[in-house]
Amino acid sequence: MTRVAFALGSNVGDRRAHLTAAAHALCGRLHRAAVSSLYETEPVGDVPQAPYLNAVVVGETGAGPSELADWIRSLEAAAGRIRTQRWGPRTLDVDVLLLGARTLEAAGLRIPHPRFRERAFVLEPLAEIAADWVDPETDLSVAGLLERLAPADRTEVVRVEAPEWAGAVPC
Ligand code: PH2
Ligand code: MG
Ligand code: MG
Repeated sequence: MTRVAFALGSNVGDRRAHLTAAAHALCGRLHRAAVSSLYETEPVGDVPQAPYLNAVVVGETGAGPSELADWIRSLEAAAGRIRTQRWGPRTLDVDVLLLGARTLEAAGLRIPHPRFRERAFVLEPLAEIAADWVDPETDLSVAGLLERLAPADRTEVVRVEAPEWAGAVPC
């Protein structure tokens, strides 16, 4: 069993419903799963778009990269995601952030996620449920990565609902 962290994001349609469905499905597949609070976040990147809801799910799994990539594809397809523009608006984005202490590139995934260290919308929810996890590329903990972010980058993330947001999620 290896610990895995997924980032969830949505800024199109019923954002909360998209995240709830994805968290529910992931929690059903993982052992000892936990879900973060839900965060309202300003869009990051050059594409002007609506604010996101973001959250993180952590758990343990025996699945490898290609199986994780399959989970992601099916969850995003179930949310009706259409790939138009890179970093553009989306009904649901699911990314693997960390897989134990592994570093790999396989099945279209790069793990650790190449940009997670700069993203408050990922680090804030991840720190809530897995602050001690050490990033194998920098040897910094998630809490340490979050502390290193500029204050201006941290304020764009606002917790909007406690962990119970998912209601029926069996995490
Ligand atoms: N995802 C992106 C680009 N920008 N901004 C926020 N706030 N949240 C996201 O999930 C997000 C983003 C591409 O994956
Ligand atoms: Mg993404
Ligand atoms: Mg993605």
